Amino acid sequence: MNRIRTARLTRREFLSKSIAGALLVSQRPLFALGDATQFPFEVVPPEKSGIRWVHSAAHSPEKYLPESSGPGVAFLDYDNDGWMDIYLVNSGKCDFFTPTKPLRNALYKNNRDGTFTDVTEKAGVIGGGFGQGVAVGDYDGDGLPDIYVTQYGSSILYHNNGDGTFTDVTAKAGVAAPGWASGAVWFDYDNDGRLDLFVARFADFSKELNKPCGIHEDGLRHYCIPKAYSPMACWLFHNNGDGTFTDVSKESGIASHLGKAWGVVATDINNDGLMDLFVSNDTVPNFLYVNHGNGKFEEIGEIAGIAYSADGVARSGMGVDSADVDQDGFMDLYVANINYQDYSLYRNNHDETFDDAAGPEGIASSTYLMSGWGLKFFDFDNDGNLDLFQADGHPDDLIDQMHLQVTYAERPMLFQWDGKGFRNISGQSGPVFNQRLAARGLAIGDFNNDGATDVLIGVNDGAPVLLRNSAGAQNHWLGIKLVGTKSNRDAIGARITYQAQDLKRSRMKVGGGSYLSSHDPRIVLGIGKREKVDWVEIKWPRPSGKTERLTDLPIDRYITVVEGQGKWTYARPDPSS
Ligand SMILES: [Ca+2]
Ligand SMILES: [Ca+2]
Ligand SMILES: [Ca+2]
Ligand SMILES: [Ca+2]
Repeated sequence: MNRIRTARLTRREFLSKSIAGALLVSQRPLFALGDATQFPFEVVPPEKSGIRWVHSAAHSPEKYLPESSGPGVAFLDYDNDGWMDIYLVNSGKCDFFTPTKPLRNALYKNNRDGTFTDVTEKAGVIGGGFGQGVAVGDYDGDGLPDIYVTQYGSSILYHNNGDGTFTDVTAKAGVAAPGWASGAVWFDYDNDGRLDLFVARFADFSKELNKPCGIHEDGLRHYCIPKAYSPMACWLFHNNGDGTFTDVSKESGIASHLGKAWGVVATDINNDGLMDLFVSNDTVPNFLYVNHGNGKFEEIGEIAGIAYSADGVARSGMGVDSADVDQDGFMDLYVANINYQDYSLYRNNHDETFDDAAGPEGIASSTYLMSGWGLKFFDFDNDGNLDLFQADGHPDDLIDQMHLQVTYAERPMLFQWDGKGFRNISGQSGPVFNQRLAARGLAIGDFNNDGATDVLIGVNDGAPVLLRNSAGAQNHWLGIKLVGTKSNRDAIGARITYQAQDLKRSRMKVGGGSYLSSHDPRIVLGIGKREKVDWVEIKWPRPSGKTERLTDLPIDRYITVVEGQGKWTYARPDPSS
């Protein structure tokens, strides 16, 4: 969050630096072309969705940094009825903040008709500290998704009881992670079939450590850039299989590296069947933890070429994701940074190194002025190619008064893969992409089960924004829920390959990705106008590592595939009924 540099940049400097910015501006008149119904995403307003909850950032004159970083959001099916429910994280009481009115997180049950009902109190998932993010995973393999809420202070693990209620099991589980927890991800690093938990940690911070970082040219106190605070180590918790976890941060090598971590995605960068971690850091180099399979991770970010910008400068890494965007069989990486830093699309060179392809791919020129948080690769139009949706917003709520071009609230962006690179199609994609938001978390999920993946955006000190996708259902698709039996129940790390006539594609089910947020666990395979999926192959994660091939598949439906059964069934309960 390089606000001082931002603030000091003059208009002349800006103009000389920003050919890219000019291009961006020149695209803007393309907005509002065409008929509203043909746009791919449409806002579902609170009066339609019933989602009335609003995030409170607790913005104060003292400018405590955690006020600027939340909130995360999640799609999850907490009651297993086949319909995605929603979880939203709020601020709350901590050493620097005492709410004047009660604040709580929110769990919204999907009513299957486009509306949601607030069931938070009954479910017992109100939170209770200064919340940041959420990571959903079925850590005990009982078929019910559990919720981990990261907080500034101390985090919470809610175990899903299966009757609409949850129990706070943080103390028994041993995953409180005291400090400033930001992103978190469930993944099985040791391939024992149980989901372990990585928790990213931001800087060393407390009310006492809050620094006055000087008054800016506008005479006001702004949020400090994170350079003012000391880096800290992230946490790794090993799942013991009995409801408890062991803190293995030190022996795994995770804690040997100090950072200021925001985003995390669990992926496999070298195809060895061991899940690696890509972690974004703010003002210090990003991490790439390669999993060596003996319980140890090696941090190779610098050698891999993902730690710094092209000029060797540590940037402000925030949102991250991983996918095989160019379908060469190796997982690529993405990180969003702050304005003037460009975002990076790191294409995998197949040798544990990456090249930043953001420039040629059109990403860098579109993101030069932006600050990016929640983002996700997914195939929004179900043509078989992964696209990219990202939510943006500058962390400094006073930036508008000091800056000609950079604003606090920013437009979300949509990039479409055209076979060679990402094309910014935000300008042609409707009013959603002209709406400025102080966006932070972003989750993807198909809340109305039409096969078109929808988007939920968390807004700092505002109402969440639910976007319905109307593009995906215009093509054919097959949705798959994977259920691991030997491998981890959520099948994190599974690879799905599918063929539909001339179209062959491969997807990995990564752990996490985006920023402070958690996604619909189902994978939607787009096939464009083709009317048949010839086969789907699933390579399950270890310990089984088995490959199963399925044929005679339906289209435009969700199916369930249970590891080891060699067959598929219609998703039950049938979400389309
Ligand atoms: Ca549900
Ligand atoms: Ca569970
Ligand atoms: Ca494990
Ligand atoms: Ca949908």
